Amino acid sequence: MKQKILVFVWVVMTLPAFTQSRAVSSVSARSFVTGTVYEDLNRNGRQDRKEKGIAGVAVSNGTDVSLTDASGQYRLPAGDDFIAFVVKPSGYQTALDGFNLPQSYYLHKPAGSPDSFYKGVNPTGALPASVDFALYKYDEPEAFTALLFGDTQPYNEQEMEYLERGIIAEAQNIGGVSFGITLGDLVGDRLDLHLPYKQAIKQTGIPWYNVMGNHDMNYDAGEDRLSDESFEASFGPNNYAFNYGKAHFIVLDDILYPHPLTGKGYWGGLRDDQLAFVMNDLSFVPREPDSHFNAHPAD
Ligand SMILES: [Ca+2]
Ligand SMILES: [Ca+2]
Ligand SMILES: [Ca+2]
Repeated sequence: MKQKILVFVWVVMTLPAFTQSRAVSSVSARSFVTGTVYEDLNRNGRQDRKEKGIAGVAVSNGTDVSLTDASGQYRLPAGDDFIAFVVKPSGYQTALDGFNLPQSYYLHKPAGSPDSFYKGVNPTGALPASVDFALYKYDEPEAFTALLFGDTQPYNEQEMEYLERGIIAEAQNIGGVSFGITLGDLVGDRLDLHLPYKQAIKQTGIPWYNVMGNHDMNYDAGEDRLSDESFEASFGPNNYAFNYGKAHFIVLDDILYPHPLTGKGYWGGLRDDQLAFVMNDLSFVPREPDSHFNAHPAD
């Protein structure tokens, strides 16, 4: 049986791919994140006594990927700035937040994001002893319909209203859609519009995934891994994966900012830790897949 793999990246199409080395956070002896992926039968967000762990589910720290053991437990290296997330397996749903966005991650940034023009992540404090992920069983069809938006990119409140009235109002009437994805440039540089964007997208009434574009970046960041702090605060990881039916989706932020050679502007490419994530993630995806790379050209 074939499995499809879809990769959603925000790609600078006109420029060659470029990889940038980055020292992945060093891992001290005690720096591990562990937890359980479990079936949340009563959907209360906690693992109750009769709720069993789910084996063989991929969990990542953004670079490494590990499968849960027979009791649903995983263990991964933990740095001082990472996002743990579960790769949603087929046949299960993750919890959704109030905006219909998957609650499949845990942000670990004890000191919070550095100061920036648009706010990043608040301090998250110490890593919990157990970072658990709830899943609900769900009957997913092999053939399904997903709604893809590209460059929603409102630059102001009025354009946000156009998005709601012109696009989302129409999308609300499309039946039988399993989920949606926006392929980058959720907003047009105004990162304070990420919240109204989420409120608008919520009106579609379906689970929604988001790809980061270059108009979703913190332009005052001095290094690439800090250019996504506001995105992380609003949407969680900008590099992640999930399964639906027989399809495997990979979502990547493929903008290097600042430009790795000139320091001005941005360039299309991936850091080494992102490539490592892709390799690690794919190592658990059955062979002979149909691959789907979803990209967003930068403009
Ligand atoms: Ca429960
Ligand atoms: Ca970051
Ligand atoms: Ca980036």
